[in-house]
Amino acid sequence: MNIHILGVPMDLGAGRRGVDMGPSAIRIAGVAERLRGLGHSVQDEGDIPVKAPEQQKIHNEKLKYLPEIVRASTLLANKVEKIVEGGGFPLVLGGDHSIAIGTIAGLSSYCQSKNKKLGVLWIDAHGDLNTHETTPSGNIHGMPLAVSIGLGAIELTSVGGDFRKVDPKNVALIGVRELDEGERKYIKQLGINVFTMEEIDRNGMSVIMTKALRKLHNVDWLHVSFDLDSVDPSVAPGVGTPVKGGINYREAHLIMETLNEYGNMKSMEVVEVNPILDNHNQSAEFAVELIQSGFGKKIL
Ligand SMILES: [Mn+2]
Repeated sequence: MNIHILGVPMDLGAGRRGVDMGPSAIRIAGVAERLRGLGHSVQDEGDIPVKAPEQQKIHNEKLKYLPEIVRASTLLANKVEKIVEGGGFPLVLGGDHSIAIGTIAGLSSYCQSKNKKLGVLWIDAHGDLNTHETTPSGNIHGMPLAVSIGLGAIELTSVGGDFRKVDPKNVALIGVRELDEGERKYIKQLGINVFTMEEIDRNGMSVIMTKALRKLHNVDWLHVSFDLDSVDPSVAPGVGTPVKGGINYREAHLIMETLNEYGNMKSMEVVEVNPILDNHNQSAEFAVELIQSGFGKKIL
């Protein structure tokens, strides 16, 4: 595969500082070398420039740092679209999860022009389905999935073009264990496929992955948006918003191994690595291990 790494040092969407250092931490953990070791061609495209919070003011408490997030997301969308037009596999490194707004906008523009159906596998402790009307915090990293299915502030939903980026029926969420009231309502109303931690506990990850991919079987382009906070903090403590009771070490690898075997994944982002909360880069190193499994590393 022809992998293009793209960093987005963004923490404006998060309530806590530090995930802007995620792309560096993942690079330092050796992502490019390890992917080359699996036989892939890897090109690092560097970082999308993002302004620091110190350079800005918050104008809207329900949409914190909106103008800069819109600006950076638009740049990211353009860059991602160019990568896929050239036949590359975009591997986007966050940054907080708000960057998915740009990644998915870029993929969706491409898919629309080629008449392809986009699907998204969203692996996360949270729903990321808030809007400016439902958000308890005003942090935009709690909104990217809502935005991608066309809900929320017009400034965000129109990044990359004023159209719905992905049909909610072509979205599956895995690892969810913390939802806000407004998010529960959207999930019920829109029929989004959600596989909670409870269902993973009851059925096992293998069954859940099979179910999730079956829901997405008719998409032409599968994007994987992997929030490292889906993993239990005992395995990955260095994440933006740790929530206990997450997926374990092997379950996380099994997600990636299944995706590799399934063979339909055409783009991936890994977000919310927070080196400030980490122990000796353990979480970024785990993220790189997972990326390796997604790109074909096998036990045997
Ligand atoms: Mn998230």
